[in-house]
Amino acid sequence: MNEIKNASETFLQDVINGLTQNPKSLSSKYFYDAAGDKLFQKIMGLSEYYLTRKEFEIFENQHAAIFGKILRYSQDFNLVELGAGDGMKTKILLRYLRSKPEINFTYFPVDISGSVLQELKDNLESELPEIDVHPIQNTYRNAMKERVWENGKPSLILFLGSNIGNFSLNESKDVLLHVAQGTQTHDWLLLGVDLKKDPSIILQAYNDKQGVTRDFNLNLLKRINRELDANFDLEQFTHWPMYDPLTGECRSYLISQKEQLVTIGAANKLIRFEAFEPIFTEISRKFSESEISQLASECGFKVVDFFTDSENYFTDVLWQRI
Ligand code: AVI
Repeated sequence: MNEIKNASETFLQDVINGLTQNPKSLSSKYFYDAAGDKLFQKIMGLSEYYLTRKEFEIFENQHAAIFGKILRYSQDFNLVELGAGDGMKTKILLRYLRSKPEINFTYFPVDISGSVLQELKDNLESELPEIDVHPIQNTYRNAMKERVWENGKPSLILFLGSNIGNFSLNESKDVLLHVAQGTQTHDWLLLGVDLKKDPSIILQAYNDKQGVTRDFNLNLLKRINRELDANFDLEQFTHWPMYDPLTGECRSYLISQKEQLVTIGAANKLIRFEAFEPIFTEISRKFSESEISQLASECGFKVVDFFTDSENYFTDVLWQRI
């Protein structure tokens, strides 16, 4: 009960802080309620949203090459996944590892959502029952600080799906520094990163024709209405994604279509919007290979190999802790 109360108090606090700042902002971490999870599943199946498809392709075609590098060092390790979600892509890797009797590993999926972890555990128990699964409900940074898996064995950390792109550059460095601090020399990180490419391809991925990404963005206001007793009129806000090829930032906004007042009942607060005032809601950063190499060396890793799809849209880059 206390946990629920604290989570909703933090949500309220973050919403009020974000909407009383100039420019206004809301954190994309609040996209993922039950409706947001469903919309994100739908996004992953969209033709415009190439990221999931490309990472699948990399894992299907190159899992043996990826693990070849790692298994040469050790066949007994901890497999830790930050932001495991439904684990769909990871299952390709898990199936491969299970098919090799000489490999001994325990899977530690880390996610902030207890229900997502339970679903993943149930699913793996029925589909891959031989795998030893230890779910960890925590934030990435706290999980890397606590390292409940620590047992002297080497670790391979999976941080897939371009989740690193949803942080500002400073925050992403901070998360990767936590990974560095929570690993030993020679440990591994497999990082899924969306690459810089033709800007129109990137923009379409965040502005699909069916409007699923629009609904995903607007769902944040729906959630605030429901959980914080607010009265956002969803018809009066539009989804506005934009991509800057210089920084690699795809940023999403919600634009107020008119001057309006919105009540956040849970805080007894009125928020004033000017006509066409934006709320910044999400960053999805894209990187070049040289930026990824620079990030690796700034965070205490060396790049071992880039595994990319046939069109060079996406990479799973293998780093090793130095
Ligand atoms: C979860 N994350 C990597 C997605 C992305 O591409 O930034 C979230 C997303 N936002 C809009 N579409 C998908």
